[in-house]
Amino acid sequence: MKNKIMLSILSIIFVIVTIGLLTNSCKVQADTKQVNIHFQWTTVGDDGLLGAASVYSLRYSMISDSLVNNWNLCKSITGLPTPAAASGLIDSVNTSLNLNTETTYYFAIKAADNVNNWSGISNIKSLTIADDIAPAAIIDFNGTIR
Ligand SMILES: [Ca+2]
Repeated sequence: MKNKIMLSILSIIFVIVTIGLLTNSCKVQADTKQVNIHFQWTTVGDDGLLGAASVYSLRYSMISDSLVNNWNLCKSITGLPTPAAASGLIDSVNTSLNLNTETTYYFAIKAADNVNNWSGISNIKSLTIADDIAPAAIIDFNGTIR
């Protein structure tokens, strides 16, 4: 009985730690700079390159492997367009994100057809957010002889 209770407690701790690690692997702290990003890609079809896809999922992470291994836990970008009416056309989206400066973020996109068959992950695009905002100028600089 004691062993069963101990095993249950250990199982619960394992699950909590695992969920924590998975969640952290895609964690994005978004708080330092509003960044406008234009994404663009060539559309794919409903079946491979035939027809038109139905929906996109565009996600990002500070860890590129997270996009490959934990896609559903990575942050999602909303406001994506409905895929163009045929493959081979260009789709795009402008988005505004609050991101940490001096940090590299990784972005990727997937497409699904009308019965929720999801494509593989696209190539991964990395963007490093520069800190290009200088301190404000000091406006009360003074000197006195003492
Ligand atoms: Ca299909």
